[in-house]
Amino acid sequence: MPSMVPEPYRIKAVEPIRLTTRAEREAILANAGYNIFFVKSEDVYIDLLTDSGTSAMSDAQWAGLMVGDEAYACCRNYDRLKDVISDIFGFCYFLPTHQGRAAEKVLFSAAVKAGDYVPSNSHFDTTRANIEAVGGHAVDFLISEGLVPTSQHAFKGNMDVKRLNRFIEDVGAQRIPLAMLTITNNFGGGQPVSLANIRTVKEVLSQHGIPLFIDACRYAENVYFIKQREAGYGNKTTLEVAREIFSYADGCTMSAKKDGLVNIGGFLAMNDERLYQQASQLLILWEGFLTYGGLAGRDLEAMARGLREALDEKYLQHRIGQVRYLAERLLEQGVPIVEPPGGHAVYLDARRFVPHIPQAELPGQALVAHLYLEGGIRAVEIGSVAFARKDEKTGEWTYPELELVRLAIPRRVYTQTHLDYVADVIIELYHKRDQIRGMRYTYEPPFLRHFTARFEFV
Ligand code: P71
Repeated sequence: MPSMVPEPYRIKAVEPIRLTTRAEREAILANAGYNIFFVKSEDVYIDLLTDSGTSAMSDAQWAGLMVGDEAYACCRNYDRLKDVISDIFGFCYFLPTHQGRAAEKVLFSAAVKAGDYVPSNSHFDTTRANIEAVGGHAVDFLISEGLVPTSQHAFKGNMDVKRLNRFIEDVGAQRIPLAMLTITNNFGGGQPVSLANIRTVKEVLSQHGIPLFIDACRYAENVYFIKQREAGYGNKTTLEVAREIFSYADGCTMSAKKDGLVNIGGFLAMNDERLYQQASQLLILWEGFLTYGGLAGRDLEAMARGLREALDEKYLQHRIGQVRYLAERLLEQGVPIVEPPGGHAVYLDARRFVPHIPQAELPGQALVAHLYLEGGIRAVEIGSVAFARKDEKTGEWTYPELELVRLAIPRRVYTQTHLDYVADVIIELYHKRDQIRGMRYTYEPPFLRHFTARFEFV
């Protein structure tokens, strides 16, 4: 199979983008305190900051907005969404939310109490923060291969079941109200979880009566990897694989801003009626009535249609192919990335890209700055700026194992020519990597540092 198939769509509306000059970008970035989050969208040429909420909707989704039923209660779009969710995910109950973290907040507030533990393969940061906000502890049991950028393991997002088992025996099942699996694993490179792993995790949890929830935001991409890589699934439809995944779960949280192909939206789903009732109360308090949950009727319709489109095998083949295409172009030139490439992004391995910059001098952030200066490309650091921890007493830093720069590919937005441009810029930068200098903070906020910190070159 060629590494990239043509777009399975044609373009009906266009949005102009503009490449600034090098001198303009130098001024813009300095003005932003070298924090890419403060650069105006219109000053970015290729925006790979996130694949979340940045998808291009289809003509069918845009048409769906016009049949939005904006009644406060029991709008028709709720029913359509309900049918789609029950068809794909199969859970008894669902609650719409405005995005993924709202589903997390409702779930953990209903299910987790202070001192509880929630194990996962790898919690996303909003998930972790929402667990900690109710006094719980979020713990990760990713397989060790998941932390090795060059490991070719087919399912680097898998949970280490032995460690999970030992952990349950150590702390006791009564302190673990639920466990989670993030599919695909965003932090370790967009890596998938195998069906065998999901099944085994479920078996272990069942023995202890612990429910399993899936963080499903990139589940369709995970489905595609299972079809490609796991024996026995190649001939199943994407819908069949999705149904099998969720058959092992007791519920899920969903940010539909990813594999729902919408700009805003999410949901929480579950089988347990009591949990549903508790969650319903919180939903009404924080999001809105049960049939709209912080969204307009039209948003529900766009989500219902987007969820179906994201399971289209031709779409997924192109989508995953795009990510792989960019990865292969970089690998050909020896650019160090997380291998094999994941579903939604290519992750540069900053430790090997700029080995002369110690983690204390923020190599990932330095790369992010240079990608913008060189080519107007916006990426995001997933390394020391996002995750290093400082000991409040000694002032000493602990640095994360992975120092990555994520190039997230928005869905259905950029063409192969855009990706070739991105590859060319990165390859050129790689050839002069010796000139890249480290960075230091000029302003270091107390938490969620990456959003508001400011920097300068060392
Ligand atoms: C991403 C995002 C969006 C994001 C969120 C927070 C800081 C920076 C960027 C969001 C996820 C995610 C997973 C696995 C839940 C959420 C929250 N990812 N789980 O990767 O990746 O969803 O944004 O709809 O609330 O850029 P939400």
